[in-house]
Amino acid sequence: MDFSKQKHFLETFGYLVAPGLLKEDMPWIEKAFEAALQERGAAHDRTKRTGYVAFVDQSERLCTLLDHPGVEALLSGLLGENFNYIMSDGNCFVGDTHWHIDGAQWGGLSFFLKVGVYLDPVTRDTGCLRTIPGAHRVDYAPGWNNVQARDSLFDPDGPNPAMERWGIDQRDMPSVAMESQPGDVVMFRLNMLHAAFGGSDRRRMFSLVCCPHCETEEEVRLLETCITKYRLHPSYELPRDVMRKTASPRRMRHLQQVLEIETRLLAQAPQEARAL
Ligand SMILES: O=C(O)CCC(=O)C(=O)O
Repeated sequence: MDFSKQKHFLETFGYLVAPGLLKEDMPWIEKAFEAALQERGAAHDRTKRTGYVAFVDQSERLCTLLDHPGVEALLSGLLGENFNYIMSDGNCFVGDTHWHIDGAQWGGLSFFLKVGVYLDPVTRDTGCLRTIPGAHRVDYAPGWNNVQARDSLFDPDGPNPAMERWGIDQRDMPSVAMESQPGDVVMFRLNMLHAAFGGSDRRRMFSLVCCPHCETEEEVRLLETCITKYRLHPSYELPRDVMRKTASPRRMRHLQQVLEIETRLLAQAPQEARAL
């Protein structure tokens, strides 16, 4: 299938929804999701987010999402045939998630794609992801600093900055609602401002972070930063091997570069790498 239009849309606006891509698979995905939560000993008390990194990586069944023909074809179309899988998380969210950027402190985030699946129907006012189209194009609009915009939108201890600045509530920020049904896949560049409002107290979602195969020195540096911040964090250590140990040669194509870089970083400076 030709994904060039979707790729263009993603490049232009920074997000994309693939409706129904995993619809047939939701029964086993839901089972595997709940099993993985249990394995982690999750005791979600519905007052605050429960979240785990390396979530997909710990479950042999969930790891097969990378082998899913529809997922692989879509990600190959968007990121290139040898795209990299980097990391995953699994969550039960509670209520609102304020505007933020994932990993805002490091640059080049438009290189990375978050691929998310909500296990429950979510709409504009019941906790679907919202995002501001084009907010990833820091290169395009001089003066547009999406990290600054994030900071202007969320100050956990202060008054509501959106109200102070524009006289509106956070949930009234101009944005697109990426409404989704179970089986839809929602994607956005990591440096997109995103938020969710009005969600339930057990809003289940997991995500994979991927990027193109790195060719230039700059791309390799970006991937090194991402690996150092996430994969080399001690919380990622335990379960990540399931992904590699159960990988077919085809899946390995999406793991190889990340594993090579990770091995090199650990060999170079294991303590420093893990301390980050
Ligand atoms: O669903 C939510 O509440 C927010 C999800 C989110 O911020 C994320 O996955 O990065």
